[in-house]
Amino acid sequence: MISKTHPRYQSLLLRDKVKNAFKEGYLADTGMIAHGRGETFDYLIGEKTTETAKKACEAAVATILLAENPVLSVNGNTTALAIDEIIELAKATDSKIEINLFYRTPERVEIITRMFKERGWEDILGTNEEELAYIDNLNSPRATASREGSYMADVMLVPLEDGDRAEVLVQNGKKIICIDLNPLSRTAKMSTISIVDNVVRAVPLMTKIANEFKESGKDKDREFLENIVNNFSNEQNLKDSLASIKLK
Ligand code: PTJ
Repeated sequence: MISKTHPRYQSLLLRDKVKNAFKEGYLADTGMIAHGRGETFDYLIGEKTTETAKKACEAAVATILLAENPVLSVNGNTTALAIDEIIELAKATDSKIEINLFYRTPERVEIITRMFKERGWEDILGTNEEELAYIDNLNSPRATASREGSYMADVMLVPLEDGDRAEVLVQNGKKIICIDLNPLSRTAKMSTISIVDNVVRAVPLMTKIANEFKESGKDKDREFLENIVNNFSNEQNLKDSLASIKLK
């Protein structure tokens, strides 16, 4: 039991979620290493959403709302840290949710599927081995793609993953939005929009932005959304993210 008065309470809470997810069998063992790397970058940006990340979140939401077939991809870490938040974002943006695992095993797929269904999200994609398609030029289980989901998707959110897939998906003409605390990662460099923030903060912020757009009717205003997207430079945003890392 972690005491709420502990100065590192939030960080310890996330560690606990990751550890429990590993014990429950759906988080890859190396997912714990990935979490540690993320933690380091989070520490360096001050464990807060920067103004730079907010801009990227806005551009990401605008891009998703403009999409024909947006898909939110989830892996072990994202499920452990932000399953409820991902469901909320999918509802707010009319997106599909698809399981995509680098260390894919039937057991992990089954547990994650069950977790989504227990929360009322029945239509989780990427689970039926027989119906899966495979993305060319990707030699890992990350290549799996459901036909009605990521195979067809024009926009995809890929939180917290290794760089191989983002690069290939962008080459395939898709708009890729990543959430990655490391602004120097291959995923961040290859993606169309890179949100340099913790998945636990970025996903709810995206939902908030989407709901604000909806309340003001701007979610249907293509010109408004396109303006946000056109005024966003991922290259500049990544430079600003790097600058927000405090080394003293
Ligand atoms: O569940 P699987 O089988 O798909 O495997 C998932 C992992 C995470 C193990 C796999 O994708 C992997 O090895 O990823 P990498 O190459 O370690 O990259 C993960 C990236 O996410 C790193 O750049 C981390 O800095 C970043 N990261 C870690 N935790 C967070 C994060 N970014 C945002 N929020 C976090 N909480």
